[in-house]
Amino acid sequence: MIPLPLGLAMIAAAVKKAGHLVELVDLMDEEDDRQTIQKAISTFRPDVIGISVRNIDDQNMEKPRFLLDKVKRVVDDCRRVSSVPIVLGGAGYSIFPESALEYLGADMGIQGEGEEAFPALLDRLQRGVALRGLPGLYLRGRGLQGRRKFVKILDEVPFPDISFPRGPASGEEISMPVQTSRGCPMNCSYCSTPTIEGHAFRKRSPAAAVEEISRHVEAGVKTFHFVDNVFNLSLSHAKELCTRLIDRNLKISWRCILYPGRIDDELADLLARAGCVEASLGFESGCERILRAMNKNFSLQAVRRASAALKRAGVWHMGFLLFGGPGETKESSEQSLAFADSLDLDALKITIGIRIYPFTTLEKVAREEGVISAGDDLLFPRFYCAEEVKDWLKETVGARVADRPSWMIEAE
Ligand code: B12
Repeated sequence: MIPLPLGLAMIAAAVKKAGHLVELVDLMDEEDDRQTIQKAISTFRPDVIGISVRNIDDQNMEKPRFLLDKVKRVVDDCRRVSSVPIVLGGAGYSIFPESALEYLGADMGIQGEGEEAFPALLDRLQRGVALRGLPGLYLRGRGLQGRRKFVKILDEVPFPDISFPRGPASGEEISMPVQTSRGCPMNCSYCSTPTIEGHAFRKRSPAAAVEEISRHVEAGVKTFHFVDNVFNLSLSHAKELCTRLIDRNLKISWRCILYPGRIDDELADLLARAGCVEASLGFESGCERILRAMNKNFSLQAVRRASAALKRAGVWHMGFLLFGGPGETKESSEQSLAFADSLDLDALKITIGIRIYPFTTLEKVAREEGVISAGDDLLFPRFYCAEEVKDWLKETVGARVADRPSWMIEAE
């Protein structure tokens, strides 16, 4: 799936609002990055270059792909033709603000949301004043300059630059990303989202989100992807959003990621009527003990109810299992497979081995158990997979998937 650069489009809108000129370059769809970069820089002559780093790797334990070497080449290509400051940002970057900056050789980076921080940085650079104290700013070799701040009122963030993202030149149908909330108060043992977006849950007003969508619809977009970590962290917010979409009758279809603990029949029905054609249901395990070890706040019964409600409403939904975390045994794995089998899922995606992210409980456990060494900053992907099931999982899960056409192993 091609994720359009929503973050960059939001930064662009904020930078424009602050009175600067901005030129956006999407390297996802480019064959010759160097030429594209050279052309963009020589025509636009920027004072600052910002680069959005979405992915560090593909989280695949079996054959991990480290993705920063291409970004390093992009940084080098910018350097070759320009001496202005190069600033990094983006979800992947935000998990590793110091080590990614060091590895990529850019000048500075902003951890987390950039709509306030990036224009504030531009302002100081323009005035030639010291950068010390700037919230969320990292300077290469000099660390964090000021405590991170989070946007409190999301409706004050301008809509993304609507002319961008545009999607692949091939014209193939893509899903337009839309964000309706930020932050996650949960503490799932392995998850990097609080590091990226913070713990404080903040919502856009459903009216504003629907207005943004309707502008895309006017421009011809019909398919959307809600990119909130979970669409229904606030059940009432999710319901209001769906109701407004139904009232506007925009004739769109969309995908979202659902939290299994907060799905009732009414939400399932609203999702279907509002155009939700695909939902990801990330329950991750079918064993209560493992759910608790992952610090999940829902029960297997809730997952069962959620899947049944989605089925009844006709929302195609895919379950997720994440195998190999601390405490995983053959027995818990078998329970998970049997549980998945017993649900009304339309598809199941299985991941074996968990990518270890900084500042997580999983990192702590992995360090205590000596899975990762003291000096390892985790930028190069490291995985946790309980010894007891390491080899067994691949075989057992592989055999199970072979019999079930709607099941797949991640990144196979
Ligand atoms: C939704 C989502 C998806 C959707 C995308 C749907 C779509 N149409 O876009 C789907 C399910 C398809 C997906 C797929 C994958 N994803 Co994903 N995804 C996310 C998620 C939850 C949100 C991303 C998002 O759109 N956020 C909203 C936008 C507005 O935020 P943003 O881009 O981060 O931008 C903000 C800031 O970062 C910053 N910023 C951004 N750019 C810049 C630039 C500058 C200069 C500055 C200053 C600031 C700045 O300001 C922006 C506005 O506030 C994140 C987790 C998270 N919470 O971020 C994972 C995440 C990005 N995904 C991740 C991964 C690994 C993947 C996959 C590789 C998984 C896989 N094995 O297939 C694929 C890769 C797809 C691809 N080709 O790139 C990882 C990346 C970490 C890593 N290890 O690399 C994340 C962080 C989740 C995690 N595990 O921690 N993903």
